[in-house]
Amino acid sequence: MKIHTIATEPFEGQRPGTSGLRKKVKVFQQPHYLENFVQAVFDSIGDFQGQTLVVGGDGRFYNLQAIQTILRMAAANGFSRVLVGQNGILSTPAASNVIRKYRAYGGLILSASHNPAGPDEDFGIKYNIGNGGPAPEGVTEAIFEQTRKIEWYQTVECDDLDLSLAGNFELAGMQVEVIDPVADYAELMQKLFDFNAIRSLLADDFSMAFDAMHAVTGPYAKVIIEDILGAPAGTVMNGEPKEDFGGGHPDPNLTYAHELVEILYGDDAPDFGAASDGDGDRNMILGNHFFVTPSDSLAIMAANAHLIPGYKNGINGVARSMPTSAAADRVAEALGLECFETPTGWKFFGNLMDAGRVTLCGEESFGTGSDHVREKDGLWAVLFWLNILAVRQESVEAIVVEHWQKFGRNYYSRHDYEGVDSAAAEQVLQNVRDQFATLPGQMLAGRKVGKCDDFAYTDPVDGSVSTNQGVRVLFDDGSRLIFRLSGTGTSGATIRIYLESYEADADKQGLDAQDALADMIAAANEISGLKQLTGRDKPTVIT
Ligand code: VG1
Ligand code: CO
Repeated sequence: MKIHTIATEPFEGQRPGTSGLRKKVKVFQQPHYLENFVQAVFDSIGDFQGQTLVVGGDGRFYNLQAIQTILRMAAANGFSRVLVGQNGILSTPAASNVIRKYRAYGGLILSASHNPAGPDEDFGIKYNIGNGGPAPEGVTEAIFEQTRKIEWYQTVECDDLDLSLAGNFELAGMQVEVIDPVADYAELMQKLFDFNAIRSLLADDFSMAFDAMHAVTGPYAKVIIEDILGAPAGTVMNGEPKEDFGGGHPDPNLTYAHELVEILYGDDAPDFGAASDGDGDRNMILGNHFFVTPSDSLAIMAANAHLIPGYKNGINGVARSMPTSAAADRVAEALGLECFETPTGWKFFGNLMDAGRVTLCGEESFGTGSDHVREKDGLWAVLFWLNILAVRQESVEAIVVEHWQKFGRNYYSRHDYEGVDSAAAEQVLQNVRDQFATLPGQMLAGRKVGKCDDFAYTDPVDGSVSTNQGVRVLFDDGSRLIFRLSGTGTSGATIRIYLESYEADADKQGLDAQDALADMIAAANEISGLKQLTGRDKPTVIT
């Protein structure tokens, strides 16, 4: 085998964001663009000679071409084996599981998650370390530094490998195992959940719908929910992964998963509905005419974990990203568990899980997961809820309302302003920062402001510090207003405003979140000058 060393020059802007490098497909298609990033990863992750790499993606446009490039570069750089999902498919949580189970050195996951796919849309790549989780900031920064000084990359010349058949193959002296993307994951789920109880639930007059949104979870959901658990054929909607996700936006929220939402809010609505995103790590949970906020979902999972076989001996602790509501904190307190508040992005949970400090983690952005892998996990969350429903034999709504009565309700909403001019978006945050000295002590939205800051986090395990993780206005009564810019978008800026207030009184817990938070929403606009700066009078997405 002859290794080719190809001369190259750095590209601007290859810094990984909240979850890897995400750009338009056209950007990735430039000669050397993907190669530069992959070589920068290989140059930054230590000694992997003779080790195993895991490769797979969400099946979006450019997935298969990118995998062929990566296989050649892995062979040239000295990996002895690559495990790759059949047809290039591995959901993000399934990839995390494969890395852990087969003790791989790490993995490359090809996805831009919920961002649209197709020749004119988005592509992405991220590196996961040997624990199965996204590379921590120290590693992603090292990769970025390497992309700025790269001069060459290594590859081999050989034919593309046919990834449509599972089995063992050889590519330029390197072993390539094309694996069933679903089997290992389905086996893990059966260890964690009471499949017999869920099977009985689904055999009763309980009904459900799962929307895979033409993205990667289709094959996983069909095998697990329909074949193994016996739900009727057709329970999984939009179950064929497509290169362009059917032209949709596979973000499981009330705006983009409207097909499912209409079913759950229609006549003859089923008892339970769920959706997942492009790469299978997000989930949305719905009951009959009822929406469960992801923040509440995390809290309810923590409060009910003892009902689930995989967690029946107790959980270690709970972690949530800073903008996620504090609902889980109240459960942790009641159970005497440690509770952590981390910056946005799953990479911040890895150390806490590895150290045995937390079992359950969640983000307000439809992400929940546990230490069974090191990524958030959409189908896992769906099975967790089905297992709770099977044990408790109550409706989704009844379970949530009972939870509020016991722990109080954290009214919560996120308003996203997508595709905003970047300078205007920065200024919106800066306007709030400029009032850090004057806001405390003032009344805003009928509440007294306690403190304002730019959120910073010191990792309790390795002491690493992450700054500028969100602009916060914290009120004395526990309410919060948070402003952040997205780190996953590919054009312009996205402003996220997170709104939260706490209501202990059960008689006042029945409001619509937008009504309950109306004065907070007005206050957010007032102190940030968002309308004037962006020219927008309403958010693109309200969750
Ligand atoms: C968003 C979410 C964040 C999530 C990230 C990756 O990031 O807010 O909670 O971890 O997406 O999720 P940002 O920087 O755009 O707010 V996924 O499903 O894209 O891997
Ligand atoms: Co995702």
